[in-house]
Amino acid sequence: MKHLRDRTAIVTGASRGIGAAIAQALAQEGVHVVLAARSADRIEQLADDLQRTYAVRALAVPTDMSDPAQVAALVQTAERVLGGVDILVNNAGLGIYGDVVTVDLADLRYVFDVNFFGVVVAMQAVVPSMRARGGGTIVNVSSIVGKIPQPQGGGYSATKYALQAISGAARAELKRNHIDVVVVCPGLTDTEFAAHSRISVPDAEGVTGERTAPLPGVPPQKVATRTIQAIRRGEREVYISFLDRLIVTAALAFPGPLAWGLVLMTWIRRRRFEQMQRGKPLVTAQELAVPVGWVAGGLGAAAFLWRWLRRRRDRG
Ligand code: NJP
Repeated sequence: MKHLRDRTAIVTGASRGIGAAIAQALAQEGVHVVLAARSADRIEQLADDLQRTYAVRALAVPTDMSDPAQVAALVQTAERVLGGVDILVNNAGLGIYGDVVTVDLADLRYVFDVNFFGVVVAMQAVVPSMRARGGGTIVNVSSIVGKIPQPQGGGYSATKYALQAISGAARAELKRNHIDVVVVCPGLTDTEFAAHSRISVPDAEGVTGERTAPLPGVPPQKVATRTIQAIRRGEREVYISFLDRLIVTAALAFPGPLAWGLVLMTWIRRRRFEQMQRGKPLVTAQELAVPVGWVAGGLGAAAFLWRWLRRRRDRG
């Protein structure tokens, strides 16, 4: 879709983070936008700002993406008010923290309802309108963990693997209708994502979110800029940074080291969680003593050997 001006778009999860950044980037290109999320006040405020700043039509439609009836109503409203939909950005989503064997199934189903079924319902609702207009673009925001399983986030990862699969199939099926399906795979991004993730761990009622991201991520605006570029070019799959692409490519090429890397990641994530839950340190002094002892002993032995070899050489 080369020309974006005066096109129409729905952006889900537009109340903050990546969705808000994509909505703004689209409006900046002259696209009329429908903003969906549960936080009515936030999307109404953003719609006002976008209308005023970019002279586009912007409409806030409070929507819970876990409810198929609300998703269908969102698409109907967008079509009625804007006359049709050219671009659908399925961005709304949330994470879930918990081991596979103890994760609460109701929690897991809810995350699937938002991250996966909400997307499928939105695609089904919007495609007739796109067909009638001669084409369109569907953007599904997935993740690099839709390519590599995430320990203690297996449920979240599964929703993104599923999204990846359904997007690939839809891309092939919708080709003849000139509808592009773009999958965006962000890595760590600076948003409130971690704070809003669901915690599904027995006896951890007090802990409501894996509050902070483990490392700083890229700004959501970077994801938005790359997404706009991908819509224009009709790309299939988009990574945001070279490092994300490298991690995924290396992980898929070397499954053995990946498996060990995931074991290490499991340990680190579990420890971070315990740290948040009970104020336990990431590593205790006792646990550090053994590896530090081995390293110190090894260095001492190497120094001794080095000096002994040098003395022998000097003598001989
Ligand atoms: O997260 P956050 P991001 N119905 O929490 C909405 C993926 N991703 O921007 O309803 C409707 O700031 C929520 O709105 P509200 C991630 O999987 C991220 O980072 O008002 N909307 C808010 O607008 C997700 O698909 C990272 O609470 C619902 C938005 O979703 C996408 O990027 C890494 C909803 C979430 O904003 C955007 O996430 C990665 C519902 N039931 C993939 N539930 C990352 N940040 O590091 C939530 O690989 N929303």
